[in-house]
Amino acid sequence: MVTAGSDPQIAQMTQIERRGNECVAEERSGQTCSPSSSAQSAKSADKKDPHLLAYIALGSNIGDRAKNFHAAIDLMNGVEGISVLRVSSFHDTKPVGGPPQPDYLNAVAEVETDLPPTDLLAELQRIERRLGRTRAAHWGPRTIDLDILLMGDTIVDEPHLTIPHPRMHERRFVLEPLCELAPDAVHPRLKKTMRELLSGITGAE
Ligand code: A4P
Ligand code: MG
Repeated sequence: MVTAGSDPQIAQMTQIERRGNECVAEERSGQTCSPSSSAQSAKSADKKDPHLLAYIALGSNIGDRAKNFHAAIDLMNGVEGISVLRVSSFHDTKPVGGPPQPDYLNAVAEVETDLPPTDLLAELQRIERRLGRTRAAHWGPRTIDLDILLMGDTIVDEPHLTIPHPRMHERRFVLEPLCELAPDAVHPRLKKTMRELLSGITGAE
C-alpha cells in the first residue's frame, strides 16, 4: 500500500491500485476519484504483453480538474499498448512559471506499455487534444497536460521528445506524487532515486 505521508500539499488522497486483475480505488479524504470510471476500466493484465513501466505526469488547471484526470486515465487505458496500473493521489499545487493562472492539480500515473516512446507521446498528445487542450501560452493554463517522466531506464534525446522529462528533477509537483508510487526508481541520467531528488528540492517548486 502506498502511503502519502503527512505532507500538507497532498490534498487528495485517492489511490488506484491493481491487485491481480482487480483495480481498487481508495479515497482517504477529500472528494475526487470516484473509483468507478478509472478503476473499473482498468484492463486485465492478460490482455496484452507490456514491457516497460512508465510514469506519466498529469497536470490540469482548467475546468473540473479531477474529472479531467479521470477522463485522461480512462483514455490512456483505452489505448492498445497502454495499461494504467496505479495513480498517485491528486495534489493541489501553485503554478510554477508561465502567466498568472489558476492553481493546478498534479498527479502521476504508473503505466505498462509496449509502445515505443514516440508512439506513446503521440497517444498522449491525442488524448490531450481530445480533452480540449490548446496551446495559447508557454506554460499557460491547460485542461490536461500529459508528460512522459520515465520509461524504465530509457534515455531519449530527440528534438520533440526528451526522456527522462528534462525538468522533472526540479519539480516538487512532479516528484511528490511520483514518490508515492516509485520512490526507489533511479533517474537514468542523474543516477539518483526519486526520493533523493525530492529531498534535494529546497524551494516551493
Ligand atoms: N516534449 C519533450 N519531451 C517530452 C516528454 N518527456 N513528455 C515536447 C511530453 N512532452 C515532451 O509540451 C511541449 C513539447 O514538449 C511537446 O510538443 C513535446 O514534443 P506541451 O505539453 O505542448 O507544453 P508544456 O507542457 O507547456 O511544455 P513543457 O515545456 O513540457 O512544460 P512543462 O515543463 O510540463 O511545464 N505548475 C504546476 N504547479 N503544475 C504543472 O503541472 N506545468 C507547467 C508546464 C508549468 N507550471 C506548472 C505545471
Ligand atoms: Mg506537456
